[in-house]
Amino acid sequence: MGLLVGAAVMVTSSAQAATTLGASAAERSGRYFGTAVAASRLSDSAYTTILNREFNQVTPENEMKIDATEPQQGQFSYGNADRIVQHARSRNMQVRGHTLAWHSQQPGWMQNMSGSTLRNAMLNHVTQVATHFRGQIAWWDVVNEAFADGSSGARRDSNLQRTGNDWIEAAFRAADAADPNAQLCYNDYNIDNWNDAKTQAVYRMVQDFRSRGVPIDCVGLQSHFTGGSNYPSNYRTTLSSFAALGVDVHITELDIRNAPSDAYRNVTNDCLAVARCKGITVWGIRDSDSWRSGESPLLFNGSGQKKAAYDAVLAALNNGTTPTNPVTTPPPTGNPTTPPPSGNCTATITPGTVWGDRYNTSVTVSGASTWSVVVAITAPQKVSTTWSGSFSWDSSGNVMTVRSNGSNTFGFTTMMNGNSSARPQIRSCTAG
Ligand code: 9MR
Repeated sequence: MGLLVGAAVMVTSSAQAATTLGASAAERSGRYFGTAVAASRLSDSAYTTILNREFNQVTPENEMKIDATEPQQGQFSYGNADRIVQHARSRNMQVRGHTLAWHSQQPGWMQNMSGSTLRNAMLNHVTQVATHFRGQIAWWDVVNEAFADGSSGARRDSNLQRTGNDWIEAAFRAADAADPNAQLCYNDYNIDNWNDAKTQAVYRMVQDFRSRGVPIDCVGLQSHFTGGSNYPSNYRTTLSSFAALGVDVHITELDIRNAPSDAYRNVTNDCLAVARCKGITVWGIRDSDSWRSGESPLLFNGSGQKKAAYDAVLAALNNGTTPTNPVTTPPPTGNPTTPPPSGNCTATITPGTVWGDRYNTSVTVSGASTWSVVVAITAPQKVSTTWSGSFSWDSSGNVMTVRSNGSNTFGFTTMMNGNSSARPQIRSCTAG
């Protein structure tokens, strides 16, 4: 692979630099650069001009929250969220769903609930909303802000937490059942500094979920460096530490007090340095769109002009390289037509959790850092969820090829569909 990687890097570095955030993120490193979007601003042409030009991912700022989507129990309201999804998808922008389960912005009827009534109402909400948007949402913030600030490392007290400590994993399982192809994220703020108790507590939860087969695919670091929070120098360590658990990481709500170019550049470079950091979303377009407009924390001023931080981010993105092919060794010097080295590696199956209707499998690859593994599934069993690799299927849908994307372990959930005994077979493991 070394030669191909070297060639690809030479092509990208000599290609013309992209001139917008989304294009540079996508073309240089296969990432996205997105923004929070408010439905009420879609009629503002100064706003949509920047949105459509610069960004290739959107997160509805408030329109998918519980109070917006289920204002009365059992009565769902999707108009504003649908408008944003439609605006985004018709322009090939990916959508992050925000958020299915949260202690805040609950409608009045939910605030007054407790116990199993609340648990069931929450699970029904997750199921209904994820089903409504099934297939349209790339990543869901399934659960938002469930940990306490400060040094306790405890869960945040809330009516949802008081339904039982397993409410988070219950929400993830409900989301997985409703929208099996979406990537499911846990999202929080103040989990940027690796030394913070809150960061460590979220890390341990994700580690626990991964070890028990709870369907979590990603962690969202909101990264609001506003109010009293600052960009921490160990931010890259935090990103790479979460990634090492086999989950993707996303910077989901970035804003920085007074928008210093250095901090914006550092955040961008930290994401680019971690293969599993899939992209950056800023929490609004212009300073005047920000929830903290008094801090002028965004990349465009109130008149829609690019600020210095914009130029810093764009330049950093244009220096990015494709994360699936990190260049860790110099390209080989020999005959440039020599094919990339390829050879065998070893793929080992570890059975995971088994439920009544489905089971998890993880596969660990040794002997190569980049590889492709072919796995056969016995019909009528079918893979419903995947993580930590790039998956493709043959026309039968029963043979999948998994390419490495930064982790040496990948996993998947298989629906039994009536055959509870068959298990996946490794057909081959090829290095390179
Ligand atoms: O930006 C959002 C603002 O318009 C809302 O009034 C506020 C209400 O809670 O939520 C803001 O977005 C929050 C996001 O949903 C979760 N992380 C913190 C964000 C800033 O408060």
